[in-house]
Amino acid sequence: MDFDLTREQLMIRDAVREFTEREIMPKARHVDETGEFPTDTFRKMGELGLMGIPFAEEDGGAGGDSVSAALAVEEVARGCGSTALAYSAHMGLGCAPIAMFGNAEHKQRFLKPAASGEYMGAFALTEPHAGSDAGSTRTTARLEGNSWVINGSKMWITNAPVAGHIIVTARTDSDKGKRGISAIIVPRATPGMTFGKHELKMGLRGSVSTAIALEDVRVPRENLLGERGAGFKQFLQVLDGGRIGIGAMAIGLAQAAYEAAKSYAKEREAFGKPIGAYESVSNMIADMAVGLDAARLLVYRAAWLKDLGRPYVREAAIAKLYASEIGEKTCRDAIQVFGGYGYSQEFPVERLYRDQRLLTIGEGTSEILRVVIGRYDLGSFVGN
Ligand code: COS
Repeated sequence: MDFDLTREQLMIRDAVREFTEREIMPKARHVDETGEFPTDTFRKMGELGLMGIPFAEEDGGAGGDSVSAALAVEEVARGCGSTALAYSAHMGLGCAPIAMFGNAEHKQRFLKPAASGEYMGAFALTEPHAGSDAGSTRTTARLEGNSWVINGSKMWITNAPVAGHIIVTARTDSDKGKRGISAIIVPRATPGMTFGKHELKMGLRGSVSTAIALEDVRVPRENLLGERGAGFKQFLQVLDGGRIGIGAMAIGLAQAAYEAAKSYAKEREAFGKPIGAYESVSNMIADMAVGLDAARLLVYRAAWLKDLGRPYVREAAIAKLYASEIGEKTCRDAIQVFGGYGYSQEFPVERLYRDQRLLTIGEGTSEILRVVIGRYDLGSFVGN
């Protein structure tokens, strides 16, 4: 057994850590307060080759692995949750489906510019009436000559208005249930595709998540990703990978909360000594450390299994479930350590808590993840 990261993984982690501390952390408060999408940050990340870490070099990526991608998301999240969500969704949802199911032309036309950082990618799955029950998609795509004509609406689509392409799931065969859903690549500025307002959210305010309206959106027949009707299984596989990214994000936010709480516990005095000298506080710090350690091991294990090409559906669900729930508790306890100051915007822990709150919801709620794990362990589930 080997718990060490490889030389390449360490290099990527350290490069992202250095970039985050220099470029991302100083802007995090501004991004949260204004809701401004950090375009400039992503341009620089593209120049450093960080926008397509796990994809092949010929497809515009860095030829790295899933562990490296998770490390990168974790480091970015330690600096800014909004930036990390946009980044994780770009790689895990906007690019990964093309790497997994696209043909050579899709990779050349769409994966290459996205993975090399020319533009962001997005994945439009969720609808106003279809979140956890994503198989009940109502958006339709019909073939007219050599074009798909797409109609419907999507909701909560991360990166939508800033994306160069959006992978849209739609019902291509109305009578085939889950086997009648397909994924189609829609390029930026395709007529008929419009975006809703930048949603006002509790946290992650600089990550743009909007609704999308699709009215007779026409794209070439060749933009179908993989087999017609394979969309449902495709997106479950995509979400399995995405869950590793969200788990990594949870660790990064929790790490930032833990570091802030630790230094405050050493500095702040009450009744004549630093508050960290009281067991009630040092126990909270110790529990944060335990949770972080366990979450890290689970997230890295899921990414490692993915890299080895071994099954990881259950392990990705366990990692995301545990990391997001313990991450939320860690951020909550960090506010407790700070007391009244923790509740104020003067210190970053209240932002970390608000940002962390999404992570038990997006890319599979805790409840759905328990369904996945339960089905798996009770023997009624077949995944990758
Ligand atoms: N990978 C590959 N195939 C999978 C899979 C996975 N992870 N999970 C299920 N499948 C397959 C099943 O084996 C089944 O195949 P067959 O039809 O050949 O037997 C098929 O997909 C349908 O599976 P199932 O009937 O179990 O689907 P359900 O509708 O009951 O849903 C869950 C299963 C709950 C796991 C799924 O709907 C889910 O993950 N929902 C959450 C969606 C989500 O995360 N939304 C947030 C999006 S944020 S971008």
